[in-house]
Amino acid sequence: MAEGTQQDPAQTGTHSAVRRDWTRAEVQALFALPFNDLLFRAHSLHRANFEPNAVQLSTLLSIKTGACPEDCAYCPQSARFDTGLKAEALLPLEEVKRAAAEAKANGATRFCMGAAWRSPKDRDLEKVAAMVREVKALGLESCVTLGMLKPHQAEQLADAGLDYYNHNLDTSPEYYGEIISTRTYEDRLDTLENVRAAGVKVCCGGIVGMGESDGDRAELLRTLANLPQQPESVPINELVPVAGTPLGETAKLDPFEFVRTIAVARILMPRSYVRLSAGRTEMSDEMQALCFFAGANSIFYGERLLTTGNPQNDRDRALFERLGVKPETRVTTEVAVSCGT
Ligand code: SAM
Ligand code: DTB
Ligand code: SF4
Repeated sequence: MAEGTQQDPAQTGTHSAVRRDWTRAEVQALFALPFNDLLFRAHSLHRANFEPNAVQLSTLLSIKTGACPEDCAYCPQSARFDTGLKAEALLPLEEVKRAAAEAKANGATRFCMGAAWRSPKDRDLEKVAAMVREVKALGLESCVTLGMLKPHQAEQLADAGLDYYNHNLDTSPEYYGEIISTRTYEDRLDTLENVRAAGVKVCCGGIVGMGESDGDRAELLRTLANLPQQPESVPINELVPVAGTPLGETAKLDPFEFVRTIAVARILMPRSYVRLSAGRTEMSDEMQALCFFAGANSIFYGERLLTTGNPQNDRDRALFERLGVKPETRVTTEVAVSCGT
């Protein structure tokens, strides 16, 4: 830039209005930008909306493992695939409390509980509501992912003080049928609507590296960004290929394509937390650093995801130290995502 020239926010992309009318061509054009241009634009927006050196930490716990009736092709917990996973019934409350307290002691601000259900039964939901209350009592944000929810179930969780409900779109509407046949994209959108209507914040993202095309990644992000209200939290998972699942042998995605996905998510959803989610164990520190630069500002912290591994805490702490990144200490419950266009 010439000396003395003012940076025009419209050129640098630092204006932070939230748009929900993204077209297919616009999103594909972002993906097609030269890498440096894309990262510059995403990072500028990231800085305009967030503290650029802070990363929010969420810890996961599988509260009910395996034996799931659904056929999600990526998932080690489906009863249809032989992955050698040991199924476990819903955990006792005390065990959940202990894990949440440990997560807090390790520096997490959010505790996320996942259950391998197609949808919860009302009697199970009461037990999960009790878990949410205990997590809240520890001063942690709460998140659960339990499958499809009916309106009264979402309200029951809201009454228990639930902060976030995680329910992913997983992929583009076009590729979805290649991955799951036991529930529709529309079912997922209905659950998101029920969660919103109950006043619970939405955590919704997807998985990349499942053999989808560039266009599918663009359409996943476009669908997320054009929802009636953008999700407050957007997990971007890289497929963890698990032997025995139909996607167990899937070839790895080009790491730069993964970073591009994070960058485009940041541009499309400038005020949402973008979580660098599953797949970090296999990522280099350099790749994770690029993801943070591109706009990722949340991770799953703790040595397990649900059933697969995650980086050891000391590896993450060392990475943060080397990058001058600080874990976010503030509980972010009050962050509002504007839905104006
Ligand atoms: N059963 C509930 C459901 O599917 O809505 C909640 C738990 S499910 C395991 C939560 C999410 O984990 C899925 O939507 C998917 O995005 C992610 N996931 C599952 N297996 C994965 C894998 N092998 N690699 C990456 N992400 C995965
Ligand atoms: C999300 O988007 N990723 C997390 C969380 N939400 C529930 C789950 C990742 C699961 C990875 C495979 C496993 O550990 O079972
Ligand atoms: Fe079941 Fe959820 Fe796994 Fe699908 S992703 S098989 S619904 S646990």
